[in-house]
Amino acid sequence: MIRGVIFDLDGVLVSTDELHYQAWKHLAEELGIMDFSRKDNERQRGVSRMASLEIVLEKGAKEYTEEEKIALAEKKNDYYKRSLQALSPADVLPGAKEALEMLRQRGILTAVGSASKNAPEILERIGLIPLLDKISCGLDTTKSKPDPEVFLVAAKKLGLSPESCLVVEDAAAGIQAAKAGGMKALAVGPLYQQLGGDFAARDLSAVESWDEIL
Ligand code: B16
Ligand code: MG
Repeated sequence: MIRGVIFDLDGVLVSTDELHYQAWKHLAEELGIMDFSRKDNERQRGVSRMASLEIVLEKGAKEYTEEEKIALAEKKNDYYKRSLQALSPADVLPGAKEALEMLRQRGILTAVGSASKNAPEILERIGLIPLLDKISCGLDTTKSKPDPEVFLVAAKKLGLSPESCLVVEDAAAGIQAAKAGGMKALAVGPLYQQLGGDFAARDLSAVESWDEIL
């Protein structure tokens, strides 16, 4: 029986992928990498900031020291944070708020499990903090999905065993992380049919039977 649901953030509750893409593209062009594309950006979904930077840098020829890489990642984060200022509750993805409300009504705990260090600020801006019991994010973890760490931290914060938690994810690495952590997974988003989730739906408004999943 499911007693807690852990939601990935980007691509599940809100779509910040375009903002990430624009910020990385801005940085790439400053580095002389003019062909950083949306296709490259797809590989950055659910991946940590430093791992995302490597996906940008592999398109150029220059080598950077670890210190320089940290400065580049900070620069991208500044561009990204500037764009976050425009986020509002209107940016919550279809069905997300309703799903959180329904789970709370049923007495099921809710958490976010996100690679993003900006998760608390994003949740504040889109108005979902009151509907979440706990947040586990890039600030709590050292390992990236597909490592299950971010979801195990979420389950621990909820006081639940991994087996009693369901993860909702839009990225292959996230589904793998859920499974590696011993949790069931609901796949959503554009790739929902090919992510290997135990359950799948186009988005949170299209889940056929919560009764069956829970
Ligand atoms: P930040 P999620 C992920 O969020 C994004 O999908 C990914 O593109 C980003 O690199 C990562 O967060 C880290 O974000 O730079 O804000 O710490 O899908 O795990 O909610
Ligand atoms: Mg995601």
